[in-house]
Amino acid sequence: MTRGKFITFEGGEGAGKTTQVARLAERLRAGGVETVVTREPGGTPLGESIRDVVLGASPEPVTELLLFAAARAEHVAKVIRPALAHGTWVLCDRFVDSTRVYQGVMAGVSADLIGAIEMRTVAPTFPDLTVVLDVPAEEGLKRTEARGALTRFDAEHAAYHVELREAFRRVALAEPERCVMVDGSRAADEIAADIWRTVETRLLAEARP
Ligand code: T5A
Repeated sequence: MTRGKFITFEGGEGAGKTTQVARLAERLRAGGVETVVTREPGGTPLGESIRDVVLGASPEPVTELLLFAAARAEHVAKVIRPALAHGTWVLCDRFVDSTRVYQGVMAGVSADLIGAIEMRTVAPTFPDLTVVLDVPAEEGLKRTEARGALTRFDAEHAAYHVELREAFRRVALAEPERCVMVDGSRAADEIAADIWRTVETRLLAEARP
């Protein structure tokens, strides 16, 4: 059985990740590719419970890191790895780069600690492709405000969101073999077409017999 492909979507608040995950899943399924859509924090019953806790409280940065990591360990072991082994493609709304950016860059937890935890909870199941949606901070915030139900991360001050965007841009530039940065400020259809081209070139061509 050929292993499925693992694609993650990253970016700041309101970057359009959830919208683009749904678009790509629809297109892959229409082409006969079995596809699972999932998200972090979440993805398992325990992960969803942790999501409620971690988004509802304001824990210490290291507590937050460990909660996200606990949810991810369950998610990788019980959902992502089995699906990939079965040949199913997995599309995940946020993954390790969110931890590296939010808990690492923004909250100051050491990259060494984050890396050590990744080795225990994720390795060797890193994404084949990561789509980083790049949107000006004010545009992302406008979208989340229009949608309502702000999380405590959405509600951070404007400078926080500007720094967040820069941190995700650095992630994309640092690992060009895995990451592609996509201009998320355009119409959803245009963004979806761009992402589809990348998936075709980088993953589907290789997966064809
Ligand atoms: N977190 C997460 C960590 O700190 N560490 C971690 O390790 C992990 C995994 C998750 C929070 O947890 C933090 C980061 C997050 O703050 P969440 O509620 O899942 O919280 O937040 P987000 O993932 O940011 O989800 P959002 O819903 O805020 O943003 P999305 O998914 O990027 O955007 P989407 O697609 O829902 O779109 C938002 C709105 O914009 C519209 C949509 O219709 C929607 O109304 N929209 C567009 N409008 C115009 N043009 C486009 N191209 C549009 N695309 C979407």
